[in-house]
Amino acid sequence: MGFFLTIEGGEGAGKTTAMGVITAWLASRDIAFIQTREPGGTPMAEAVRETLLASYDETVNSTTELLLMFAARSQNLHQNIELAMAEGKVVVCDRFTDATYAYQGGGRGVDRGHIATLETLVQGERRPDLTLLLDIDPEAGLTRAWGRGKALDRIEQEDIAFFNRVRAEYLDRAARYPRQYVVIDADRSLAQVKQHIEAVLTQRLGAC
Ligand code: T5A
Repeated sequence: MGFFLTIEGGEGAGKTTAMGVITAWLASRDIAFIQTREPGGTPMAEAVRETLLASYDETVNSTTELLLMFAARSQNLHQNIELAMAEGKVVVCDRFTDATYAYQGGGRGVDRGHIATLETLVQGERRPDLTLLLDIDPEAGLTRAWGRGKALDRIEQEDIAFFNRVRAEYLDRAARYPRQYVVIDADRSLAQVKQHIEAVLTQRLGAC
């Protein structure tokens, strides 16, 4: 039936690093998987990602941003995720709809009911089987992200209050959906974070 695992968290929480830990764990056990990311994951969805993260000389309307997130998601879902799930693979996705609730809902204040409507339209019944939420204080995460020396994208340029709302929304969802979410304290050493992620994988996928 496949297994849908998503990685969530604020900026610089260590999602890319966690993806490496997860895919190495799966490969070492010969478990078939695909890895993907959102927004993105297919050529067309990656083009939407570029559009979303670029900066403009105009205000980006929050509904425009919301619709583009789901446009990219629809493409990735139908081109990658559903096919891999049908083949019985593990799908590891760097961000999914929980990011929309956190960033567009929590961060921008978009009506959660509108997000839920689009979620059903685009995904039907599909929801993550497991979400690893890498939780870190936004200031610490942003310091890490800045440390990579890359230019900040449009969303990374938001103020700290925005990222505090994003974090609060993630933690609220984790509390409301305890069967989906595992919260990982990401403000620890890489070795400790890796150990926690591997323990969760052993518990949830060890029988694969
Ligand atoms: N978005 C996305 C929405 O608004 N709505 C949506 O629906 C979706 C899907 C792009 C943006 O899109 C938004 C959210 C985002 O703003 P992204 O590229 O996935 O999404 O998000 P970013 O947060 O920008 O990803 P980053 O690459 O910046 O952060 P990561 O992947 O969380 O962090 P990572 O692994 O690159 O680590 C950052 C640095 O910290 C170090 C790493 O080596 C790296 O240098 N690090 C640690 N250092 C010390 N201790 C640890 N435990 C460490 N873990 C990592």
